[in-house]
Amino acid sequence: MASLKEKLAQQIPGLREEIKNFLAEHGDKEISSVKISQAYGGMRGVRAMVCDTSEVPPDKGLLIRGIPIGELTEKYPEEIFYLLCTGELPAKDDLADLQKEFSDRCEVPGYVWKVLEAMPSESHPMCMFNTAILVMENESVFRKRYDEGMKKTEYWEPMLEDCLNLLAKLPNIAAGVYRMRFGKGKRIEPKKDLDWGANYAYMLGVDDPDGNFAKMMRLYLVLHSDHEGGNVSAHTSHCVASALSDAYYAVSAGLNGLAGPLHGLANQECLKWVIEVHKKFKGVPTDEQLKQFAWDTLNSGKVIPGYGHAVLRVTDPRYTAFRAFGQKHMADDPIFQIVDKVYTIVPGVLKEHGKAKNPWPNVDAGSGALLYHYGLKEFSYYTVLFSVSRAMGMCSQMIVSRAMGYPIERPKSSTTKWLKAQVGA
Ligand code: HAX
Repeated sequence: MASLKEKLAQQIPGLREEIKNFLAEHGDKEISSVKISQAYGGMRGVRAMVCDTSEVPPDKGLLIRGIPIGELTEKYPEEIFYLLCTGELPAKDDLADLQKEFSDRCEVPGYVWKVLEAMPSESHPMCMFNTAILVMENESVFRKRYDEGMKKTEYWEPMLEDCLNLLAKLPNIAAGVYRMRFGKGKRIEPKKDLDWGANYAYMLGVDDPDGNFAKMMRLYLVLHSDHEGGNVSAHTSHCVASALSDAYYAVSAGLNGLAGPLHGLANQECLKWVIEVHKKFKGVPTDEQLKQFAWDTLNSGKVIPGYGHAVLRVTDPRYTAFRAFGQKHMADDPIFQIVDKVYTIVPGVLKEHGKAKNPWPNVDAGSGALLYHYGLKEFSYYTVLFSVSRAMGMCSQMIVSRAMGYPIERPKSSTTKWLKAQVGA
C-alpha cells in the first residue's frame, strides 16, 4: 500500500488547494440549467456533480483520467485502479506493490460464508454478493477511526484502507458465490502468486488450459471498472458515502443499483436474447430472420438488451474491445457470430423504430458471448462479474471524495404544485 498511499498523500494537498482556489474564483458561475422535463426525466444531462476518475463524452465513450478505454485494454485491472485513484498509471514496482496488497488482504472472514450458506438456495447471485459485502461492515477501519474521533483531513486514509481490504476480497467472495450457488463443489482457495484478475478466473474453477479465460477476465475487469459519476451505481455509492457511511455500506448500496435490469443486470438479459435467437433459428439466423426477431421484441413492448445508452451516442468502445477479443479468440463460435450479426442489424431496426436516442451497442451487448464461450453459462451470475470490476470505480470515487472533503449530498426536490406555479400552469 505504501506506493498508492504515498502517491495520494503527495497529491492531495495540491488538489485541495486547486479546488479551493477554483471555487473562490469561479464558484458563482453557472454550468447547467434544468428544464421541467429533466426534473421528471431522471435528471438526464443535468450537470450538477463532480467526478474526476473518468468521463463519458457522448461521442467518444469512456475516458479514464483522460485516456480512451481502447488504449487501456492490455493493462491489468490493478493498474486501472491506481490510475483511477491517482490519475497516473503505476510504475512497475508500484503495480507489484498494489498486487501484493491485494494478495495479502484477500482472505474472507469465515462468518461471510456462514451467512451466504444460510440464504435460500435460489437467491440471486447479486443478492448473495451484496449481502457478503454488507455483512463485512464490521471490518470497517473508517467506522472505528470515526468513532474514536479523527480529523476530517484524515478521512481518506481509513477510506483507502477499507477499499483495499474490500477490493482484495471481492474475487474470492464472487468466486465463492458462483461455486456455492451453482453447485460447482468446494470453494477454491486463492493462489497468492496470481494477479487479481487471474486469481478470480482460477477460483471460479473454469477450465483454462491456454490461459485465455484469465486474459478475458482481466479485460472484463478493466472495461467495466468505471463510467463517470452519474450512473445509478456510481451515484448511489457516492451519495451513501457522502453521509460518511463507510465503503462497505456504500459499495453494497451502489451494487444494489447495478442489480437492476436497466443497468448492470442488462448483461444477463443480453445473452438470454442471443441464445433465444440461436435456439429459434437453430444456429446463426439470416439477416431477414434476425431483423424480424428484433421487431418482434420491440412490438411485444420489450427493449433490445445491450442497445441504447443514457449518455453515449456512438458504439461503446468497451463493446468494440470485447468484439476484437472475440474475433481473435472465438470467431467460429456461433453465439459470438450472432452477437456480431446483431451489431449489423439492430442499429438499423432501432433507428427505424425511432424511439431510442442511441441505436448503438453498449458494453453489455458483447460481454456475455465471451463468458459463455469459456463455459460460464449461468446468466444470472454475469452482473456479479460486472460488480467486482465496478467496485474499483466506486472505491476510487469515494477515496477522492473523502480526500477532497466533499460534503453530504442534498439536492433540492420540487413538488408538482411548485413546478406548476413556477410556469403559471
Ligand atoms: N430497445 C428498445 N427501446 C429502447 C432501447 C432499446 N435498446 N433503448 C431505449 N429505448 C427506448 C426507451 O425505452 C424509451 O422509450 P419510452 O419513451 O417508451 O420510455 C426511449 O427509447 C427513449 O430512451 P433513451 O432516452 O434513448 O434511453 P434512456 O436514457 O431512457 O435509457 C437505457 C437508457 C440503457 C436504459 C435504454 O437504452 C435501455 O433500456 N436499453 C436496453 C437495456 C440495456 O442495454 N441496459 C444497459 C445499459 C448499460 C449499462 O448501464 N450497463 O450497466
